[in-house]
Parts: sequence; structure tokens; C-alpha cells
Amino acid sequence: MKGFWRKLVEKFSAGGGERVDWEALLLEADLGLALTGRLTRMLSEEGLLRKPPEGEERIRQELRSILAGDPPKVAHSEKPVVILLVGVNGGGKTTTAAKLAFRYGKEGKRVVLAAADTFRAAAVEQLEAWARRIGTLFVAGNPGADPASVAYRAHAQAEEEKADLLIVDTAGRLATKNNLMLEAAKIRRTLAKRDPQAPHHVWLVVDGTVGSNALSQATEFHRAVGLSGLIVTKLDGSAKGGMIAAVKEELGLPTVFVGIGEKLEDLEEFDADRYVDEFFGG
Ligand SMILES: Nc1nc2c(ncn2[C@@H]2O[C@H](COP(=O)(O)OP(=O)(O)OP(=O)(O)O)[C@@H](O)[C@H]2O)c(=O)[nH]1
Ligand SMILES: [Mg+2]
Repeated sequence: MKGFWRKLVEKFSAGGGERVDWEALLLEADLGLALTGRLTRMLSEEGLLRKPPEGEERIRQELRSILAGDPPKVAHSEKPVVILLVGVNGGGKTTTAAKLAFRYGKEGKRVVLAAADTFRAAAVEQLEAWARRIGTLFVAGNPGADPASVAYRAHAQAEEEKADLLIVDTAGRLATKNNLMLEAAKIRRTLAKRDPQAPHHVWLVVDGTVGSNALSQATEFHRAVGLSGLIVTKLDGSAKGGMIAAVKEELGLPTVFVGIGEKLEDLEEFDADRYVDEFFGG
């Protein structure tokens, strides 16, 4: 994610750096229409449009304040805490489920991983392989089984095993995108039948390199399923990461973790100050 901001400043500067097309710059940084509009108006009202260094500093401040606040924590509870991971195919749900199991397992939590992606047999095998490597409990359904029933069963088993945490991986590709949302919503309702507090966290796993498209994915999933946060993956690549601020601004949803690689350790708690520093080039 590092280094793109200076390139964009160069690209959208004119008059020897005196004038910056802030709107084009902020949009290209994936900050989305609403936030770009608000930041540009703010610079205009504060007389900073023609003062690039001060303007940049003001945007930096504003991003920090948008992203301020503690990320949600996985608390202790009588019944297993449930994390439901949703998102479109290839976003990194299965890998992230494994990374989370690894992370919380290291903290001493007893974790159950559930494969509620019964659409693709390979998806179950993928998660099972991770579970074996981490040495965590694993629950899956037969191919074609109702994913909601897999989640239900996984919850029962997690309770039986006195697990602290149940992490539910879901499908990313179904016949239609609408089906995908409906299925995620059904899994959510089914888990709530076992425990009205569950799922305690519904996190959208989204590929950071898709840019502002992440905002539309978040909007759709939030409407259909109800999200409590985001995990943005592949920030080790060419992602600009602006959508993290855009999603917080427009939907009020925090980014909880970021993915920075394909290995189990490559998941970091989101740190707003660090994010803002890296956004502007470290
Ligand atoms: N570089 C990088 N690659 C990642 C990251 N997270 C996941 N990936 C890779 O992205 C690809 C897709 O990841 P999956 O975890 O299978 O994605 P998914 O959302 O489960 O996909 P579906 O099951 O098809 O919905 C894999 O090759 C992962 O290794 C990340 O943070 N950085
Ligand atoms: Mg998957």
C-alpha cells in the first residue's frame, strides 16, 4: 500500500505543484465519492485548496479522526463467541478464517473452524487442511448440504466442546450474487436460533485491490446481512487502501484486521495511525 500517494500527488498537480486536483486525487486513492466530496469541500471552506502541504496535512488529520475508535474485541462469554465471515469469491475468507483460528488459538482460546461453504468441495478441503495444520477443531457438511444447517451443527459442537470461539467460513460464489446474500443472511438467522447473541461478529472479508468496488460490496452485504466490521486482505499488494476510510465514513463500519500475505501470520489488527501514515507514504 506504500508509496502510491506521492505518485498521485504528482499526477494531479499542476503549476509547479501549486495546484492540485484534489477531487481526482482523492477518488483515485479509493476514498469514494462521499468522502472525496466532503474532504474537497472542507479544503475549499478552509482556504486550503491552493496550499498543497497544508491541504494534505488537513486530510491526514481528518482521516485519523474518521478512523478513531477501538476495534471490536472478541470478548469472553458463556457460550462460544461466533465470528461469521462473508464476502464474494476470492476475497480471502477461507485463508482469513485459518489466520483467525491461528491467532486466537495462540492466545489460548479453544477454536472451532466451520466450513459452511458446501457449494465447492474444494473449499471444505482447503479449510480442513488449514485446520489440521493449526491443530484446531473442524466441522463441515456434505457437499450440497444446507450451509445454515452446517453452521447450526458447528455451534452445537462448539458448545459441547466448550469452545471459546466458533469461526464460520461461507461460500463466495453461488448461482447468483443475490443467492449469496440470502444464504449469508440465513446462516446468520440460524446461528441466532442457537444463541440470540450469535453471531457476535459478522465481518466482510474484502480484497483490498478491488479499490472502491469494496465500498459497493460492503454496502450490499451490510444491507442484506448486517455487518459489524471489515477485514481487508491483500494490502501487501497494489491496494491503495482508501476504501477503509470510505467504508467507515459511509457505513460506519470499522476495519478490524488487515491481511498482508498468504501465510497464517499475515494478519494484523487494524491500527488507524499506522494506516494513515502508510496511506501517505510512511
Ligand atoms: N497476497 C495475499 N493473498 C491473500 C491474502 N488473503 C488471501 N490471499 C489469497 O487469495 C486467494 C483467495 O483466498 P481464499 O481464502 O481462498 O478466498 P475465499 O474468499 O475463501 O474464496 P472463495 O472460497 O472462492 O469465496 C488465495 O490464493 C489466498 O492465498 C492476503 O492478505 N494477501
Ligand atoms: Mg473460501
